[in-house]
Amino acid sequence: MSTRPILYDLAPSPNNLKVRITLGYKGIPYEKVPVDGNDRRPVIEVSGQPFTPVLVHDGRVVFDSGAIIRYLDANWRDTPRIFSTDYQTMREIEDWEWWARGELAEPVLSMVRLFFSGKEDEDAIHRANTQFEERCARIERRLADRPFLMGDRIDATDLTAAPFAFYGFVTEKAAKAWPVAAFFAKNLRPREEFPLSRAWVSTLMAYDRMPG
Ligand SMILES: N[C@@H](CCC(=O)N[C@@H](CS)C(=O)NCC(=O)O)C(=O)O
Repeated sequence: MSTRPILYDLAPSPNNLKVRITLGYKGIPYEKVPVDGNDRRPVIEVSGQPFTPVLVHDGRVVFDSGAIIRYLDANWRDTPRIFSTDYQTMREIEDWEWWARGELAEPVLSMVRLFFSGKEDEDAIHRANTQFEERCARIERRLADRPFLMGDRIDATDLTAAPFAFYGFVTEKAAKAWPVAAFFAKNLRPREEFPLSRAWVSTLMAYDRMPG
């Protein structure tokens, strides 16, 4: 593949994290264009819509994190595959992907909205904590007999779910770097330890270290 991809990136966002750890896991060097959440003009100019992440490659533009990780897997075939040639496995991968983007994302995105609203809402925080615990318990059960969600290697299910789960186990480094992460460190605090999920999240987040 010819040129290095360019990633328009909103650093703390779980959808952007998903693409960065996918690029890291596949060992694909890339250029990063940091996006200021208060000025979407560069994103709209390059992609015709306001959401990040956006990937630009060889004159083509891809947006939506799910579409971007599919583009990377289809076009960098000599890197570790994250989707499958097997029909049934692909069904299962997509089922987990949609669960992560729906059920697991819900408490995280409700807390993001609360953070940007600047309001105090104890009920909303309590609800998000309860939801997160319920949904992280599913991941903990799943990891009881395997290192990753679909078995012994990382795939699109881990790369999609871990960035959302990360916000229940925010690191000090992230809390220092991102005000929204500091808000999570203070307010989204699962009562259970979830040791397997915590270790799995840090394994996946370790791939977020390869800016261009
Ligand atoms: N379905 C899209 C959703 C993208 C999305 O919601 N991006 C957020 C960051 S997580 C965004 O750019 N939000 C606009 C903002 O926060 O101003 C994807 O998966 O990429």
